[in-house]
Amino acid sequence: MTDNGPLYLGFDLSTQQLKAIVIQSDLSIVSSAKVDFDQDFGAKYKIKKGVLVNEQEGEVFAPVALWLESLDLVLQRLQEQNTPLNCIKGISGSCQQHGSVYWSHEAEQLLGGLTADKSLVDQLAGAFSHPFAPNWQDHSTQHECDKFEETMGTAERLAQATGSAAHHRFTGTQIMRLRHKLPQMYTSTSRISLVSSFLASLFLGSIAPMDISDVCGMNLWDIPSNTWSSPLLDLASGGSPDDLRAKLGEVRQDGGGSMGNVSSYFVNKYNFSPDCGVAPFTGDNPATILALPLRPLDAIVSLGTSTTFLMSTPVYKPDPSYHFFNHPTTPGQYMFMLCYKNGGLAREKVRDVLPSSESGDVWENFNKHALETAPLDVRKEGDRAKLGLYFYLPEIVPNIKAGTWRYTCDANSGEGLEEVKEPWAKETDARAIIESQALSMRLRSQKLVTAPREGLPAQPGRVYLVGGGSLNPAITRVLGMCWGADGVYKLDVGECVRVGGCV
Ligand code: XUL
Repeated sequence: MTDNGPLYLGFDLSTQQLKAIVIQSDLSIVSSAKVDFDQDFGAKYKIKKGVLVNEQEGEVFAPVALWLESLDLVLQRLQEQNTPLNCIKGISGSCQQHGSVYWSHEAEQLLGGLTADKSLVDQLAGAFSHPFAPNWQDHSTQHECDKFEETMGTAERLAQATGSAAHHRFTGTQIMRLRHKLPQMYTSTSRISLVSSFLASLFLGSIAPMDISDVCGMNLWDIPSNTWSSPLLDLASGGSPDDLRAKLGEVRQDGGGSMGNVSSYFVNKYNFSPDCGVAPFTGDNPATILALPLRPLDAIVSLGTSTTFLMSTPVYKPDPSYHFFNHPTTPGQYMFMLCYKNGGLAREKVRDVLPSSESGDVWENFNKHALETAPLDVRKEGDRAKLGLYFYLPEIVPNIKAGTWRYTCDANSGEGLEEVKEPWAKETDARAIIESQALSMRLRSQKLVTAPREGLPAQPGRVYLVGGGSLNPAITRVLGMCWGADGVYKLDVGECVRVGGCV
């Protein structure tokens, strides 16, 4: 199974699953295991697709205890496969971005005193001031977003400082809202972690610093000055910026190296070597960027629960309609990102209203119509072009309420846009949703890419597809047609993010 060389363990703590992968230095996979939150713990935690929802307030959140139980379970599953956990030299991970975990004043002591005879969830019951972590799909913070932009003057100025305009899911606005809603909880919070630094903390046995890339998903980190933004800390903390700065802690500047050795809990319980190091954990999107040495103009598109479009670039060109993050490992390099909530789940909604096929393949009908429908459903001269927008959840870019909209326009000139009140045939939506998702990515990334020749709109270079949706040939074909890129490649690393987490 292994060449007896060192092994590396990478985690992916995403919205719906916790996955673990063990690789060798040549990136070959030794073993892997996963916990599916709904399948393994759905009944116990009453979650759906990994989260709980409070529709009335737009809150979306996950129980922290669920993640603790999942970590023990995924390690147990690796052990059951006889994975030589004692040969693991380093651990790292990639985690859903923006979520925050609130530690109590007892946290450090409890983390440092874990014993192998009990579970994480039992021993850390008193380590949190809040049982839930807000999730990136949360959209409860419009008021706080307005305040963030007001504090900096404009959305442009906020983006210039923090890499992004204000976003519902960004951690600073979430912290500000929770401080208002649960003042007692905020006071009894000693430290706040991102999901990535939370998972790293469990392995370290003490609270880990946030990493230099994931910290840019908070609207609190001033990227050009490389420090917490004082006016934004002041706003989010209600006038006690030093207290919030202490809760957030120092940010680790070095994306590589070891932050310390794995805690004795993992040594005694799972037979890890006491010399095994814990490297910084980061967000799932920065980790995806690490999975591939991207060339200028190349993009990675991750077709997961969310859809993200990622590029690596040395130019810091922030704009309110997209995100800039520090590159996770290379100082002076940045990650450009577009993020859509209505990615995979929205395509599933369109799929689910189509009749199911006899073969049992849930995508068969959707794929058939996506491929058989003509581009923009223009079959003959004179047909009007069809364009649809499918935002079943309130969208991030554009910041718009939930809804579906359908339009037609003149197919040759693009003029005469008209909203269609009566939905067209549901079969047409299969192609229209992929087209509109692809065109949005092409349009919004155009400042960073170039036009292949005069008169044509800008397009990315090569596009590498990863994530669950990349396994669907109809989706990838239609996306490719709309991007007009130099080539669209499916990355044959189903494990892309976790490999990114390992390296
Ligand atoms: C990125 C974002 C999502 C999550 C998904 O800004 O919100 O891609 O990271 O896990």
